[in-house]
Amino acid sequence: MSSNNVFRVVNSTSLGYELYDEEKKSFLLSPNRKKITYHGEKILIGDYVRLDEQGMINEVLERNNFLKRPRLSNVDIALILISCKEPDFSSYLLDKFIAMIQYSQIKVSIVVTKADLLKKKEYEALSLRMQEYARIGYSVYFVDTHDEKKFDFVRLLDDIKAKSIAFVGQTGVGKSSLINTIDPSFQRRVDALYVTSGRGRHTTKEIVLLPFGEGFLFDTPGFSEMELQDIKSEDLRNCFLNYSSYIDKCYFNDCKHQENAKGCALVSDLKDGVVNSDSYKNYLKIMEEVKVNDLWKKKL
Ligand SMILES: Nc1nc2c(ncn2[C@@H]2O[C@H](COP(=O)(O)OP(=O)(O)OP(=O)(O)O)[C@@H](O)[C@H]2O)c(=O)[nH]1
Ligand SMILES: [Mg+2]
Ligand SMILES: [Zn+2]
Repeated sequence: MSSNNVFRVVNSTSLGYELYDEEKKSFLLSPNRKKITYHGEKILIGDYVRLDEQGMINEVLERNNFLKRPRLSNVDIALILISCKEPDFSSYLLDKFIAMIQYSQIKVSIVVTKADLLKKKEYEALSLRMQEYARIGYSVYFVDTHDEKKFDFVRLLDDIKAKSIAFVGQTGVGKSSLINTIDPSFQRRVDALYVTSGRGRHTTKEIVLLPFGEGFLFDTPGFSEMELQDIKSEDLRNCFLNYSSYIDKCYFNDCKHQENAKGCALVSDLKDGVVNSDSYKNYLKIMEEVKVNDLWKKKL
């Protein structure tokens, strides 16, 4: 047993929670007979727990952070995977994922997968677009998930060492493929994108936490559609790219950076080309979507 009796929840099975002992680097199964919760919520993959004498979980330790979708906790970096092709690259989808993760105050990095499918010109154009993300502070990596020698794989591997990394993204972008190339012994199931009614098939069906060196990797099921259910219109500026940095620059400190907002520094930076126009279009589109959540709040 680990000396401080603390284990990490790495999987949830019909027999109970699978736990990992970081000192011994070994796994154990804890039957789940007690109803242990964390502030009324169920245990999450990623939680740290203590066991009683019978080996049952009797305490969930304080969480550093957690995500509602995918449901997991204690993440150092969420890697958002977005493919160049199959499915096609979409900055709108990427910005929406970024908003979702930043809402939970988790650090985001961006992995652009399937770079091998791009022609040289296409690669150059997408690189240029991605430099916009790098300029405002995100780490961006292009990868061919099947080849650790190509593109930015080595830099990525270096940056995720000894941390808890969540692989998040649409179904079929290559989350499990990337994890397998990082360490082939994980043998995560990978499947060709199979499109029926435009939704795709989810190859990874549950969240698992994989011990990797001194850190961990979360493999997660992909999204087929995504709604930002908790974010209200007033929250969006704090979840979207670097838009929160305008808080002191706009005339009104609750400025939502709408097109006609009085004295909006962001809109003026947009005209000067300092703010990317494509990202701003995404912002307005997502803003329209999350307004539904404002109404919902009023009804309660
Ligand atoms: N050409 C190319 N194909 C890739 C790359 N990454 C993944 N694929 C292929 O894309 C398909 C889906 O890969 P997965 O790793 O299963 O995707 P996933 O994100 O784990 O999908 P879900 O588990 O459904 O969320 C497989 O056929 C992979 O071989 C890549 O970098 N280049
Ligand atoms: Mg998968
Ligand atoms: Zn503004």
